[in-house]
Amino acid sequence: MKILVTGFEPFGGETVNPALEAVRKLPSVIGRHQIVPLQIPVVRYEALRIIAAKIEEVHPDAVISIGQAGGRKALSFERVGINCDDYPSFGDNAHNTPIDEAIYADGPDAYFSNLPLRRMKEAAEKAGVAAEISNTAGTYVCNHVLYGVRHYCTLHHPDIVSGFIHVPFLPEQTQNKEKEYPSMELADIVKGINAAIQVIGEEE
Ligand code: PCA
Repeated sequence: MKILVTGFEPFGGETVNPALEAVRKLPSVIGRHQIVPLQIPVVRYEALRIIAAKIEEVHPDAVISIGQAGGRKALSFERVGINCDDYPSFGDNAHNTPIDEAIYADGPDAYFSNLPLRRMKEAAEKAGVAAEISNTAGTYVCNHVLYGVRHYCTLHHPDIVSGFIHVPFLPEQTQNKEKEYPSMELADIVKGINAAIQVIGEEE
């Protein structure tokens, strides 16, 4: 399969985003899959426009988006994206601060990821990396991208599977913060994502 893997730029005062660092470190071939990496901005709709343009350019079979979830301690395979943008105080990188807004007014309430989440999580664990299935991707730009990519594919490319993986902070990001946060080494994040991607497209 050809798999488009997106990673977000840094946001929220951070100088790195472990998601983007991990995407940059993925090999161009994982198992039987060809990997196409793509950097995306932490800006509502703009991120979706860039992903849609890349889908039309490279015609992937799957789209996996990866984002940072500071505070989580495991790779989080997101189950669902909801039709809601809500980040009144913590704006995106273009200072958008929507409150309770639908992402698409005519869209369904939610989309489930149609990646094989359970097998991906187990594959990451088997590789020695902490992993979990998460039932909320929040209401910020990661949820926006999970929901928006499923919406786009449902309307235009129903054969494309897509979903989202949240990753913890890197150890260096947890220094000099007021609170204590869990973290994960970049090598482990890459190892877990790699193992999870391997099992996509295998027999259920
Ligand atoms: N994490 C944010 C958006 C970009 C990112 O890497 C989120 O969890 O919504």
